[in-house]
Amino acid sequence: MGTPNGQKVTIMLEELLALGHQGAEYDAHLIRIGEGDQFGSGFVDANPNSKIPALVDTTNDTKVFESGSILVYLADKFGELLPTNPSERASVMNWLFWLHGSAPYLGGGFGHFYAYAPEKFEYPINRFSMEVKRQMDVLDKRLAQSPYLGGEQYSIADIATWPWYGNLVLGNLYEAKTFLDVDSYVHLKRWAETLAQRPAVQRGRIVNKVWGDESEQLAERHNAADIDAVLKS
Ligand SMILES: N[C@@H](CCC(=O)N[C@@H](CS)C(=O)NCC(=O)O)C(=O)O
Repeated sequence: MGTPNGQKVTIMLEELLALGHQGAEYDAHLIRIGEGDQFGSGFVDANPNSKIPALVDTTNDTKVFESGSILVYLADKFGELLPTNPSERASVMNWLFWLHGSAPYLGGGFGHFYAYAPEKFEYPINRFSMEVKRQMDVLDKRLAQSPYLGGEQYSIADIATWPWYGNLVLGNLYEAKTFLDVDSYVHLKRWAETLAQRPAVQRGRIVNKVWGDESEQLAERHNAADIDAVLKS
């Protein structure tokens, strides 16, 4: 499903295809988490934790779950978007792990209580708003120093982070732009807008998305033409 965690993987695959890796050609099957598809035996076989995304590499029968693990697997397999130099690799890994520790406060914390909870509970909304603003400040300060999270080069750290904090500051997540004063994080906003211009981001972000604007919806992707048809319409 094309939630931020799902978008990480489809953006990564589209980046690999854009770099010329035909081996990154993929089938994106829709798992409707609202209808419980993630608990079916077929999906559980790929991810025992019953959460999207999950990847099955049919060339070697490797099953990969946890979106961060999928990004590292694909980066290693194709030798792209994750430096091999230990120092540069550590910088990318720092931000990749930062994202996977931080985003649950944005999604499961702020997003849940601000947008989805049946009642507006003031305490958790305040608590998680403060934390998300703190996190945006951390990203903003980092992106004041370098164009990308890992440093000078676009990497899987950016691919992991854009679907959450990029979508948030661009107004694609929770309609909280004004509430969180996202425009004050100018370096984060510049980064989010720059990444949004990348063709692979524009392609990957619509895959397995079945809500929102119709011009941004694609239930399943089985070849490049599936995305082309939506983006041309
Ligand atoms: N840490 C996991 C989180 C995955 C996750 O939370 N997936 C959500 C959608 S964004 C899900 O499948 N939820 C369904 C459920 O909890 O039943 C990852 O990064 O892959």
